Amino acid sequence: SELVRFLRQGSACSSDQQLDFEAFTLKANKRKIRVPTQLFINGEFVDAEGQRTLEIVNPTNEEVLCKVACASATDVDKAVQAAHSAFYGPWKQITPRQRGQLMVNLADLMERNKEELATIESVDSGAVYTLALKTHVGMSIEAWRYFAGWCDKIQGNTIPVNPARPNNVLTFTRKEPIGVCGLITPWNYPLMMLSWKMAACVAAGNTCLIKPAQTCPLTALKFAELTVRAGFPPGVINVLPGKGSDAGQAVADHQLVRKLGFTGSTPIGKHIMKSCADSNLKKCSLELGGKSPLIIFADCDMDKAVKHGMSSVFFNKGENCIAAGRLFVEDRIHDEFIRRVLKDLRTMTIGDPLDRSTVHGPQNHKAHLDKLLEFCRRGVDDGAKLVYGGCRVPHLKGYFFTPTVFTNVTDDMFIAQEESFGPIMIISKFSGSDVDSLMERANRTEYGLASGVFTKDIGKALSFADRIEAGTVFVNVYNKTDVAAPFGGFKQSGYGKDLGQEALNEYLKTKCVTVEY
Ligand code: TAP
Repeated sequence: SELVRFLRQGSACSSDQQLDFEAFTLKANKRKIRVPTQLFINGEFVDAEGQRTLEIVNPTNEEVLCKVACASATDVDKAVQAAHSAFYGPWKQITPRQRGQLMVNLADLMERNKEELATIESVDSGAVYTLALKTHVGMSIEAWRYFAGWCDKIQGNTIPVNPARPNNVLTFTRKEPIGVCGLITPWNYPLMMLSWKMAACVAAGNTCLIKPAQTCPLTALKFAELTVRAGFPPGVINVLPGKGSDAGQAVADHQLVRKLGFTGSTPIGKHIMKSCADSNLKKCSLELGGKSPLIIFADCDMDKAVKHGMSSVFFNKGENCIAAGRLFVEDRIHDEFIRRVLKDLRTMTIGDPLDRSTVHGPQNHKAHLDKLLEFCRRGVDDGAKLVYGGCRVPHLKGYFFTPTVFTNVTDDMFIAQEESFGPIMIISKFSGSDVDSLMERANRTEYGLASGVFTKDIGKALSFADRIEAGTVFVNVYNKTDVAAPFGGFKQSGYGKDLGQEALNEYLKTKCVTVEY
């Protein structure tokens, strides 16, 4: 009852009141869904400074869906001030268990609205609806539930230090929230990237503002509406669609933001890290690009290797940070593996992502599609063999790109080294008698996000896990992530983890207290 009293006082709108916002009505999937189109600052939907807007394009038909407010640096400052006041005001009064309850309320609301959220995600980002429901939205809900459970389990230690005799001494640590956190996310899993970061951040007791990717901010705005209905006090969560170069940059530069959680490309990650250092030395965690190797030994279960090898590349139309950027297939099964991949590709259903039979939807936006076409041109120019795709899907409007396979790829080629972030399978051969040189080739990249191996020999698999320089290793499976398992890269794929207990620590600071008695 204390919680209910607080929430009635503290929240901008209880669940039975009408929340006021300008909205766009999305008519899709036999539904009519109201999606807010303004910035969400201090518990209210408001216009951006100077009524600036972003055009949101539906990647399935290339038509403008709606316009949403586009935040400026001034808008970012307003959101930071709100988050700052909330952190030192109402949010501090909430107990960890109450915090966890709010997060559970939010997860319940997301669950109740999951078809709406998945429909928005599908239309806005081109994600296939069935996948959006299970992964984009399903794993988001799980993240909120998982981290809700941590709220009242964040503990310090007592530490046996040397006392100055005859006195005694007690030293203990406290894990404290950092303060206002800025979150900046990419466009491949809009709601899931938001949830992975924000659930850990909020569970740790911080307040935050998020700048989602400019191409697809609609689920983030629908999510903002749900946070009000769940009872979050104003200012704890702020959502500001906008451009990276101004709103995103303003978050990284802000003096009152004490932590920045970033997921995106390696070049922007490096730039952001400099801004974090120059502004106020804010802590940052960076989940960046990848070029993950997947090794398929001849002694694998071939059915499994083909199935997971396909999804390691084509899952979420290749817009998957842990996508296998390079497949190394043992020479003895190389031709058979390709034959089976091509057979499956020829029957892959490409089309409207809302159609339940569709497996492969449009790429997220036009610039990305153009980048993929250029990537394939480089592959062909360098002498790789294009055995499937490499072009737009003929006769389909929208940013549809044909799933693609390159073989005869050598280590020095551009396509062997650079991330495509699209549905492009890059296959190279290796000899099973020289595992040392295979490992050297697999590690010859500045990225270190994920990796995978298919073999029935447990010794080979564990030796691969020992030697590969990557934050995630999959054995006889791929893309098997879980909200309880830490996720993040090595080398230039960044540092700091999302998910699992380790993610909480990214949003906590340790205070050490020493008492002499
Ligand atoms: P980026 O271009 O790096 O953009 C990521 C986010 O940063 C966007 O919200 C972007 O805003 C913003 N941004 C751009 N310039 C900024 C600046 N100067 N200051 C602050 N923010 C700025 O990446 P992307 O193209 O959206 O995403 C693809 C990349 O993300 C790939 O490399 C992929 O591997 C990586 N990724 C990694 C992971 C993990 S977990 N490691 C997960 C998903 C994606 P705009 O929307 O305006 O560009």
